Formats: sequence, C-alpha cells, structure tokens
Amino acid sequence: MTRISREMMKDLLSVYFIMGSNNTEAEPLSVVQKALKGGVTLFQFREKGSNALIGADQLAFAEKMQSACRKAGVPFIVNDDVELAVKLKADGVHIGQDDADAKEVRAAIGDMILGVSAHTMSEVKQAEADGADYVGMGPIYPTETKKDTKAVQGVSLIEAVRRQGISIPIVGIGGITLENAAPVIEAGADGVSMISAISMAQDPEESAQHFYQVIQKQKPTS
Ligand code: TZP
Ligand code: MG
Repeated sequence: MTRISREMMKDLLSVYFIMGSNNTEAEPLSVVQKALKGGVTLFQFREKGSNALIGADQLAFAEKMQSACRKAGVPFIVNDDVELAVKLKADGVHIGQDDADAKEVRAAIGDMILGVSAHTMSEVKQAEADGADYVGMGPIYPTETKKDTKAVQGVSLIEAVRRQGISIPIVGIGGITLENAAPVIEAGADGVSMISAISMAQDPEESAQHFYQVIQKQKPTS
C-alpha cells in the first residue's frame, strides 16, 4: 500500500460524517446506513461521552459500522484509538492534539489515513510535518455536541492557512449545517464534517444527500 494522494483525500473529505451510538435517538446502525446511502464520502467512528459503549460492546458495534461502510465503499476512520484502528484494519485513524504524538501514530499505522485536529497555524504545520493526510479544523461554529472544544474560530484560520500556500487537505468541523456549510469550502476547506446535522436529522439520508449537493456545488472541479 502507499499513502493516499492529496487529491483523493480532498475528494473523500467532502461530506465527512462522524458518529457514535450516543449521537442519535434512533437505531445507530440504521442512521449510518441511511447516511451512507445519502452520499457521505467518509465516516468516522467516534464512541465517546456519556453512555458510550466500551470493551466488547464497543468492538462489536464498531465492526457493524465498518461493515456498513465497506458495503457502501466508504472508508472507515476510527477516532482516538490507534489500537482499535489497527485491530479492525480500519482505513484510518483520527487523533486530537492531546491523544497521541502524530509522528508516533504515523509510524504505528503505516500507510493508513491519518487525520489530526489542529487549532493554530503551528499545529497545522506540525501535523503536516508529522505525516498527517488531513487536518480537522474547528470548531468553526458553536456546537452542542462536544462540550470541551477550543474557542469557536469561524473560517479565518482556514483562510490564513491557504493564504500561506499550505495545501494539506482540510476539513472544517463544529456546528456545521446545510445552511452554513458553503463558507467553509469558500474559505479553502476541502470538505465539511458533521455529527448532529446528520445523526439527529429527521431523515439522515436526505440530509447527507443535501450536504453532498451543497459541497459539490461549492468545490472547484479538478
Ligand atoms: N470536534 C470539534 S467540534 C466537534 C468535534 C468532534 C463536534 C461536532 O459536532 P456537530 O454536531 O457537527 O456540531
Ligand atoms: Mg480525540
């Protein structure tokens, strides 16, 4: 295997749906299946917070999500847990600044996709130097889903990164909805990442479909 190309990574980031069992009041697997059907381009398994599954239950649930992603041909990324990602032979892993050292994670996972959360210009540069395939930047807008976020930063840091000519694939995260997604792409992101806008939607398939349409319209065709 070789590392994913930047071009392909940028494509995959278009509609990056993140979910764990506690992000929905509906049956989690069916929510993910509907979202995949609607057109999400990348999925992250993020099982944390109150009532999160642990141990064998978490593993079984992760396997179900992974298998749904495989069927849909959508890469499956594991949040935080490098060991779980390796065990599942996931397509990638996403880490925050406090989770692990990105350089060490890169060494442990070989060519799997590596995503790193970055909140400052220097974190973006460091992530790129450490071998990240993409950076997640945010929270762009206020969010109720994650309580311990850094300050809301809008799109200005994304613009600043692009102004410096840094071309690492970027996905924006935090409070993103169908209504406010377009400016994130205009600022220079390659995609948007969301939890509640799809996981809590009345119709997750339709929501994913609409995100796909909005993002495709905004993204310059390569
Ligand atoms: N990291 C920064 S904000 C956030 C994460 C995981 C939560 C995003 O959830 P939502 O519901 O899309 O605002
Ligand atoms: Mg984390």
